[in-house]
Amino acid sequence: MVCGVIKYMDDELENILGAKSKLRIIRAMINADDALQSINSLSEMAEVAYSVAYRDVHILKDLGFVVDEEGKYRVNRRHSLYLKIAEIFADKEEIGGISISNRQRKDIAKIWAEVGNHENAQIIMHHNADPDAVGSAVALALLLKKQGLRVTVSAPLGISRQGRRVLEKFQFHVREEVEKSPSLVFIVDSSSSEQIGKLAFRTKPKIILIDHHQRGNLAKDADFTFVDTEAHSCAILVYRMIVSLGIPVVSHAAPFILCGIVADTAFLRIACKEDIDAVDELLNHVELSDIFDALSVKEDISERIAKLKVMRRVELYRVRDLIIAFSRAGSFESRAAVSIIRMGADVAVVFNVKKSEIRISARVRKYLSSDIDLVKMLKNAEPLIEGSVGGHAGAASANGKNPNKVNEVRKVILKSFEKRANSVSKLIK
Ligand SMILES: [Mn+2]
Repeated sequence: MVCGVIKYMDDELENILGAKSKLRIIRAMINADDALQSINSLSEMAEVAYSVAYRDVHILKDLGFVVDEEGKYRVNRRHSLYLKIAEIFADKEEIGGISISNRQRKDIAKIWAEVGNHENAQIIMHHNADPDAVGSAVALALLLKKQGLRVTVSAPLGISRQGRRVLEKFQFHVREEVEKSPSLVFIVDSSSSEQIGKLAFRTKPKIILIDHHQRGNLAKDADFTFVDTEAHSCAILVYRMIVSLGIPVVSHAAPFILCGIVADTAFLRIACKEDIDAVDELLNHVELSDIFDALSVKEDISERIAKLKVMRRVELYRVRDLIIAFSRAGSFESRAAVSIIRMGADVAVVFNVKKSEIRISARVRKYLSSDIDLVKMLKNAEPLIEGSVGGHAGAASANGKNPNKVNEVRKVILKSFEKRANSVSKLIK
């Protein structure tokens, strides 16, 4: 057994290195994945005294291996030694080429046990649903249908052109309306309630969240979660579920999972081994060229005009060697932010200011995304826009109710770069 080997290595390490408590704390933290833990829960998980856990966690924090957020702690997965250390301590098992941590297997088992209590399920995806949202939702629907559930898949706030094309090509019907009183609701590929809109259920359903974004309010409100912020796509999480449950992939689900993986890995450019292994397996059911074909949508004229207008309104700042661009868009703000980065900016922030609403989309150049965390940066603007932030370190967005503080938001963002670079921003004219 793999676990036995790791256990043995652990004992060896403990014997050589001494500090047993610290090794146990490290193991507990790594196996908690990125979920925040209190000192109390860590001391229980690691089976060490509270005072010892407190000391060790703080030593690890000083070393940068642990980060703290509001008095709770998680391992710093960006630490340069994280992968090496996780390799030793993570309790995981290989199934079908996919390695799934024990904690995730527990999450999946809990979700599956809950599914057994229901006869129907409602799956919901985020606004302007992209191929990953669509692919995850449909693959999940097919899995649940196979279990005998009646399933409705809904996109209450619309589907993107690419998403629609995936549905057309691989034939699945998604509704706009959401069921009034489902007993079980799955939310996929979303982290905050703004992304899915107000849901008015007649009776309170059980809510299950499957997502790969930084945890937002949906993770707090859900009854069950399967969240991995390191996963490149939500579709790979659905695939992990299927593999972990030992259910053969329905061939009809394969193209949907593939569309999610391929789209969210920028056509496999940022794919990891797990993504490639999944693609390899899923290609037993569909041609890769069909996936690429489903995902390549010609930009429509309104999008191209919107993006070009955004270019005209760009305002540039420089902090040391970083070029930070701000602009405004009436639509397509995230696509516009991507275009600004392609043009040469290091950071792009595009505001979509409406009468009583504001949306902010931010992107950072790929090689800087391990250094600059846009979610953290935009968090400072949350009180100003009276809203919330979601997304990833390298691609984040925020939605809020107050559209009147754009200048203040820009100042707050520039401040965070000034702090980091120890220099003052200059407007480039
Ligand atoms: Mn996604």
